[in-house]
Amino acid sequence: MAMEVFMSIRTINGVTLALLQGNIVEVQADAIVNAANSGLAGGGGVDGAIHRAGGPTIMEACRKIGGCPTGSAVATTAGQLKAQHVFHAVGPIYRYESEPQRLLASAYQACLDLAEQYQHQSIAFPSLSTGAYGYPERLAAPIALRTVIEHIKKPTSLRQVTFVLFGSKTFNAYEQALQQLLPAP
Ligand code: AR6
Repeated sequence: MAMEVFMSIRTINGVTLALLQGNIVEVQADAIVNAANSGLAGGGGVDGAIHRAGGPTIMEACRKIGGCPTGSAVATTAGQLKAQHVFHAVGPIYRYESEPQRLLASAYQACLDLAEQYQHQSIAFPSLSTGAYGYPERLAAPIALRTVIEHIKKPTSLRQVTFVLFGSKTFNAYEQALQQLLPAP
């Protein structure tokens, strides 16, 4: 039986922006983004899945780095994952921050900047902050997408940016936001 794949695609300035429903550890990209905490201490959700699938070298690298401020990101090895790096991005805890929008955009931007630094051609993002950190998906999705779209309108090493969204509810929130930002022809 063929597996159903839920996907939405746009092309901006020659760069493919894709929304995919799935598990981020199963995706191949030059950089896979982790939804980390500021202690880089590991946890559940995306973080748990990435450390489980990638193996212990990722946590060893995180311990050496020691931490990462909210709204920023750091790069480590991707261990056994099909990627060159994991970018550990720290999104805002929605209820604790007075400027969650700015910090969420900044966490995505920090990953895009790392991708340029390493001249990566592809990057896979989860939906930062919308799980344990409680950011409402319908508010987070347009911020995430707008940050990426504005970035890839400018000269970039990236050829493909994929949002890997866990479950149909998250996928639908991003698809709706994308439809509003860039209506499908
Ligand atoms: N692939 C893609 N998306 C996933 C996966 C997966 N394997 N697993 C969960 N999601 P969260 P946050 C979705 O909680 O809100 C951790 O404990 C999930 O359904 O992973 O930024 C860290 O250590 C949701 O839509 O990240 C931090 O302490 C989205 O990914 C804290 O949670 C983000 O959920 C970070 O919280």
